[in-house]
Amino acid sequence: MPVYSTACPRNCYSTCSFKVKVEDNKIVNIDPHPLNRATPEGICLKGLAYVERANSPDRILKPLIKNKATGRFEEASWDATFEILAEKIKYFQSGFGNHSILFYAASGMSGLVNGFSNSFWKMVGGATTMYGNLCWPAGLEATRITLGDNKHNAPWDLEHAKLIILWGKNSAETNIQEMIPIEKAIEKGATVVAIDPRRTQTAEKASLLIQPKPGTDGALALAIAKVIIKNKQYDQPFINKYVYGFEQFTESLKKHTLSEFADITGVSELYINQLAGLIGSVKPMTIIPGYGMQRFTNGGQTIRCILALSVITGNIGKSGAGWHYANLQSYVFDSVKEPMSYYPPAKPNGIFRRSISMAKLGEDMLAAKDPELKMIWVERGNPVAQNPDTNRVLKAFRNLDFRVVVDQFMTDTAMEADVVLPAKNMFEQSDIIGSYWNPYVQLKPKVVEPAGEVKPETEIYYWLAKKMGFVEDEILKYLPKPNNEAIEEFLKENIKRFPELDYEKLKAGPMLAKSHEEIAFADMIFDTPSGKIELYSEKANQNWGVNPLPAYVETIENEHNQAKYPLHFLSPNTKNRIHSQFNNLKVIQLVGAEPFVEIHPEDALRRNISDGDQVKVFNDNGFFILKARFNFSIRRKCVAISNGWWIQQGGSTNFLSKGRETDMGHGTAFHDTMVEIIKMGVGE
Ligand SMILES: Nc1nc2c(c(=O)[nH]1)N[C@H]1C(S)=C(S)[C@@H](COP(=O)(O)OP(=O)(O)OC[C@H]3O[C@@H](n4cnc5c(=O)[nH]c(N)nc54)[C@H](O)[C@@H]3O)O[C@H]1N2
Ligand SMILES: Nc1nc2c(c(=O)[nH]1)N[C@H]1C(S)=C(S)[C@@H](COP(=O)(O)OP(=O)(O)OC[C@H]3O[C@@H](n4cnc5c(=O)[nH]c(N)nc54)[C@H](O)[C@@H]3O)O[C@H]1N2
Ligand SMILES: [Mo]
Repeated sequence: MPVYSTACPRNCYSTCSFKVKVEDNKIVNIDPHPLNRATPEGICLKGLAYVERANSPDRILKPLIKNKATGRFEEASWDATFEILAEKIKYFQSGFGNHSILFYAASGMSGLVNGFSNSFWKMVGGATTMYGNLCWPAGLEATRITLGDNKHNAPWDLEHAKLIILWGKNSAETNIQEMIPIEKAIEKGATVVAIDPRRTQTAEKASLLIQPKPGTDGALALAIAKVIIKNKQYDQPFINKYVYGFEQFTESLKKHTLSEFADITGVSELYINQLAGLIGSVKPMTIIPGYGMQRFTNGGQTIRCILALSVITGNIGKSGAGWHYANLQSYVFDSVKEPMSYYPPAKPNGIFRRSISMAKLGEDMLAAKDPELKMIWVERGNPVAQNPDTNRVLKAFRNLDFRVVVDQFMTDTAMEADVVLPAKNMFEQSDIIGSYWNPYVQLKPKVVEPAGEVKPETEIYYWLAKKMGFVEDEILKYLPKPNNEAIEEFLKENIKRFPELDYEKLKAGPMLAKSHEEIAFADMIFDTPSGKIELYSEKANQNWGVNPLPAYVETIENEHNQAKYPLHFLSPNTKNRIHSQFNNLKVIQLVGAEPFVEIHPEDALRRNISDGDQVKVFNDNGFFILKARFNFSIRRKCVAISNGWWIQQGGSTNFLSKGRETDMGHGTAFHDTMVEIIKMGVGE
């Protein structure tokens, strides 16, 4: 039975290497791959579920066209489907202009080959595209502004830390292999602190859990900094040499007293002092900030405030120390890809002349003028479930003349389509991927023939271009030939640009890029305007209009200004799904088939809600009806539903979230949302 090395291309920190066994063109087994030092064991249930996912009877295997009369999807031949797609694209192009078509792609599959989708839209003369991101850009920008780059120590170096602060990061669910070095560090005597309004599986490993009010972590960090500076526990020699703006930062901390900070954050002075005592004295310290915490309207500034703690204590550029936000050291192929969106958004490049905001998808789609949007092409994403403000996204979709969705399953977005095209999976086309956590470049080879009539996107675009009348020579300037050999040639050519990488060796397992630094910033070179770590940043102010110093800013929605909706709504990620993926599989449903909202019994009983009651979670944007589940350890006035549920499975968390951008990086402020809950049957 052939066994291949491959890597998981999901949008997940871990990006595990694994070995896949194939029999009769079927995926029959998945095993861990010991050559990846960061993911040598512990493939998650989702990874193991690929056996079901690849062979699922629910997979879309042929093009589907919605019958307008019945509303049902009917199978169609590729040829007839290409005919319709070519005709529609040409019709909208000539009648309304290329920019009446929106090309939307998101995070469903990572890899270099994705760049060809952008090439296709370039070849046909452009389209409206997306800018910003649903996920992490506020923190990326905050880190870049401060340190000059997004990189961190190798994941395994974490075992040398003596203090680990899991600040809004739920590694035990969202990055399970990170628990390996964390456990090793604990065995060696390290202290672990978790800071999260929920008591997560990660918090169970910590010796201290701090539960701030959501969106106030910036204030908590500043409070800690204030105590550290008062107690002279900062690293003066490090600051003198490497830090820009310490004096102004210190001065700015006078704005609030400790008791005011305690009030803002809901964390008592006792705990602020305890945290400051630890962070000020235990070295080396690593802070691991999560991405959830920066999905607020103050997210970028929050991340700058927290990062300031690593900076003033000199915990940068050393083993066991550091700031583990994102490690983009394996993203060496990025420059090869056709960029998906311009950044910042206001820089049209002649062909792609308009882009709209990820965070404001529904609003921007509806507002687009000259030309209005007529058609959307969605691939690798499920925006109806995953972008904020679902009601408006649905309205915007329904307002279009024509919708195409490329996916493996009938997601909520696919259900809205006129044409659904069957998408390949990770085993059906070769590609090369990086990771934003582990430092390896990985090859993901084609190991089976595509199921049914599935075609990878590159081939869909090739044949569509032919149908649109492009000649072969022209097409090949933008797209590879429609077979996997052409993809492999393309990958081999690109790999040659990096002499330390080798195609044959990549077939056997992951490889480190030459530029990889085991200890990030050990050279103390910071690519910032001052060449130092910038606490004070003109750039932050110029580019984003924020305070040049890390500062606490209230979220737009909070406990003080939302009398009608007094509960913070958290919609974090969860262990057995990647966002809206995997929850349609039987093996995943065995461990959780229906959505529930976690609520503190005190908040529940005040509303006459008992454990297990059917409740309605709502605000002015929308609602979600589901079961209440008591949680004695969630912070009061906070409720949580994991994101990723499909409307078809009962609802989407994003009926409740607003379409707002974060303060930096054009991220999405999902968590800046307040709600109320009532028991169903009593005045709902
Ligand atoms: N199993 C699994 N793994 C995943 C994913 C997945 O869907 N499933 N998704 C991947 C992707 S794309 C991402 S972006 C990452 C995200 O993974 P993480 O970085 O861990 O982020 P979240 O799960 O969004 O939030 C983490 C924690 O932040 C807490 N939190 C929310 N608001 C606040 C706040 O204001 N302050 C503090 N201190 N904490 C807060 C939440 O309660 C939650 O426990 O995970 C990746 N890994
Ligand atoms: N309320 C709330 N909403 C959130 C978040 C939150 O914290 N709260 N988190 C946000 C975050 S961090 C993220 S990253 C986003 C994720 O949102 P999305 O980027 O939309 O990701 P997924 O939900 O994983 O959906 C990806 C889709 O791609 C499909 N797919 C997989 N492989 C391929 C392929 O090769 N080709 C094609 N064409 N399709 C493929 C999958 O079947 C799936 O339907 O969600 C965001 N939404
Ligand atoms: Mo994400």
